Amino acid sequence: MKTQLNDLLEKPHQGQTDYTAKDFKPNVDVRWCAGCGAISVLSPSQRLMPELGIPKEKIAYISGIGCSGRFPYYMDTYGFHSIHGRALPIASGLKIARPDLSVWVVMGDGDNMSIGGNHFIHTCRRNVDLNVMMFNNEVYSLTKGQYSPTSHRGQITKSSPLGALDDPFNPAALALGAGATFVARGHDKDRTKLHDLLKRAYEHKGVSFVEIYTNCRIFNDGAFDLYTSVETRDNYTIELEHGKPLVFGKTRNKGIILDGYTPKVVNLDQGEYSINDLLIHNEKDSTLAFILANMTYSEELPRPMGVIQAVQRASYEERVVNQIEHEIVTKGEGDLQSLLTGESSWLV
Ligand SMILES: Cc1ncc(C[n+]2csc(CCOP(=O)(O)OP(=O)(O)O)c2C)c(N)n1
Ligand code: SF4
Repeated sequence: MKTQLNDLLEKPHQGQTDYTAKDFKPNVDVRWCAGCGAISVLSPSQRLMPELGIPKEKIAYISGIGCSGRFPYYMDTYGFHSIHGRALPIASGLKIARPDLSVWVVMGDGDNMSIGGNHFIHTCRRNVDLNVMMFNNEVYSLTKGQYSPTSHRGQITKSSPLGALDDPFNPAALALGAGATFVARGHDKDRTKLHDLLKRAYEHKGVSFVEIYTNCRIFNDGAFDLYTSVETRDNYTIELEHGKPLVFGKTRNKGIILDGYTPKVVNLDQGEYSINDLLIHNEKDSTLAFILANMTYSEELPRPMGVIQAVQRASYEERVVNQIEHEIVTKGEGDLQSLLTGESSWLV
């Protein structure tokens, strides 16, 4: 009798590309808690896949461990739920072996910034063409509410009952510092913007890092309400648009100017400043990207959302392929057996 795997291998999707979002919804129950922010990332992802116009067998979702790690079960594509903190090396290996695949990586903030932190910085540095989604809920959820590297100072959790003592990583600034070419931020309460961000991530050649604020209802409920709820978000966040002035506020009456390298909020309805005085967003400007990313934890400044940086650099797998091709052209195909036995070998 044939195994399921053999069936699958014998019946690939044969290059089919005319899918709908429904084709990416598997017939399984979503086991996340009702109202978990991670659920909000599913429909933008399932809507995006048919738009890419690529066959299903060319799409892979790789996750680490955590509540977020269940994501590949809920996307009817290929992929796997890997091990804690190791989704990026596994996804990098896959992309290098199969550069034709669209590889998506899903990790929690604990998974990616703590046990996987070293892999994260080197994946950014190498610019592997991966689409990395980090579900940031500022807590370890699967292990029941311990504080994580993105928990804020003073945060009361199961492992910090007196308040966390350390300052959090700023994931966007960390990614920029490590050399990521595409860095963006979105949140679970705006699925349309999330869809657009994921599309931009896909279109970007090289590593794309999208930090997604996802509310954990059980262990850190409301952590991002100020930045994500319809009532407050206009005043506490700023939507970045390439080539457009940095304007925000419920009535779009506030903006950002640069005082030297320091961003400052100005009022546009008091006559002193107009929209023409405001800082213009430029995704290609890495110095500006750092300034924007560093606005994240400021109490006076709005929190940037959208694409912070999108610059181009050759991707790692491209360099690998080029290097191998170059060696074959200059030295010939090579022979594995003679490489293994070397110039001098002996029998024992
Ligand atoms: C090597 C290893 N160490 C520790 C664990 C225990 N563990 C499972 S999930 C997790 C953290 C999950 O937090 P996060 O990555 O933020 O994901 P979330 O559950 O919040 O989505 C830890 C420490 C493990 N599974 N494997
Ligand atoms: S514990 Fe939190 S992160 Fe995990 S499924 Fe429930 S709401 Fe989501």
